[in-house]
Amino acid sequence: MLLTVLSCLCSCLLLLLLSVSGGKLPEAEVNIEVLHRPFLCHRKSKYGDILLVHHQGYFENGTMFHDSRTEGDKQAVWFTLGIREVIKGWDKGLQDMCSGEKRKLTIPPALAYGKEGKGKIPPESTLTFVIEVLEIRNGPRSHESFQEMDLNDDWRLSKHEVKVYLRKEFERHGYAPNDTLHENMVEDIFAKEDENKDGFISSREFTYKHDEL
Ligand SMILES: [Ca+2]
Ligand SMILES: [Ca+2]
Repeated sequence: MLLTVLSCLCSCLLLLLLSVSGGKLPEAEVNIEVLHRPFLCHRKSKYGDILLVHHQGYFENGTMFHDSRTEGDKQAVWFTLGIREVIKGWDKGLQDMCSGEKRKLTIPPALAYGKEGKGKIPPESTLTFVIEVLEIRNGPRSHESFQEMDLNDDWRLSKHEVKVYLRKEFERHGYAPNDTLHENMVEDIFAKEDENKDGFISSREFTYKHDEL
């Protein structure tokens, strides 16, 4: 049980820390229509931010298949932008948004649920979403998170700094620190993130937006 929880926690942490690697996307674009943009915009959403959104989803024929305001717990949902927590079409189509902005995204199947479909979404469905961003917060990939992890302020993360961060995160979630586990996670993280293999994750490597995202 504990192992399951730990491995889940690990994968969650890894998901937070790592960008998702994978094959190249087919050429597919999201059509973005801005329905409302507030006059005041203090910051714009970017890769790694956490967004709070309400959304309605429609099939190509105009039938609504989901409305977060009326279905389930009727709450707006939080997700992290750019880490494939949501469909690729959202990751692509919800960048550079202001808090209070509303967009209509038309998303081809390749950037939504693809050939298989999912639940009530049939295979090969082009989907339209009307999405309103209610709030934008700094996510784990933010500049602020980097600064918090960079203990000696040299603008790069050493293995030690990442390990200290993992240990802190484990403790914050109520788990005992586990040096061996942390070291393995650090090795995994560096294998993927330290692109120039100099033994440090630079701020550019940390915030780098991969092509496929
Ligand atoms: Ca450092
Ligand atoms: Ca590096």
